[in-house]
Amino acid sequence: MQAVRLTGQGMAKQAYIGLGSNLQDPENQIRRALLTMQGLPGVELLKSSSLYQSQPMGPSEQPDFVNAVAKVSTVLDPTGLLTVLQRIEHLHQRVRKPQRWGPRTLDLDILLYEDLEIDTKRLRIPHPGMSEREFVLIPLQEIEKDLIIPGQGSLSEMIEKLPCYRLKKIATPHVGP
Ligand code: A4P
Ligand code: MG
Repeated sequence: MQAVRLTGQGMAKQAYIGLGSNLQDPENQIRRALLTMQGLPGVELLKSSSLYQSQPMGPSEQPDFVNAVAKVSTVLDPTGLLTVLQRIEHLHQRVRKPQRWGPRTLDLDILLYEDLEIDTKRLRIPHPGMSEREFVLIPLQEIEKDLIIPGQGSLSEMIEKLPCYRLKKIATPHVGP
């Protein structure tokens, strides 16, 4: 496994993580993942959104999703952060299948990392597609009202452009905004 790299000492950076689950008690998967993130060396969980339920984007023969967004402060660089998030997915018995957008116990995506724009084979930030995903934008706005998404514009304008909201808030935040 790739080594976790640290940014310069004392240089904590802010990042936003999207959490999603639609298998094996999704609400519990999200709560456990948030608890794990709280205990990660090099990562501080600053805020987390309410939990939201929505119909699957992509193949419809799968259970509804539960989603949330978390804000963290971290001394890990973006690839280091991705590595630890993938370890958490692995702890949640995430099995990667070839089907695109298929069901999963836990998906942890880096949505934003400071104002960086990254486009490498392993990592794309801002997370591609986030601008059309209400299950990302609405919980993100709940914890950060006035965000500018690098290369894309203001979060509230993106939300205004969404065709409609079909999200249902199902639980309050784990770490309050
Ligand atoms: N990767 C690149 N950029 C990133 C990033 N910013 N954060 C790479 C995390 N990973 C990133 O990811 C595949 C590879 O993407 C990783 O190895 C990493 O190097 P994955 O988690 O194995 O695959 P995935 O999540 O199935 O792929 P994909 O296309 O990213 O799926 P999405 O876009 O996350 O969509 N419907 C609802 N309602 N709610 C959902 O949460 N989620 C999905 C999955 C489909 N439908 C949904 C939801
Ligand atoms: Mg993913």
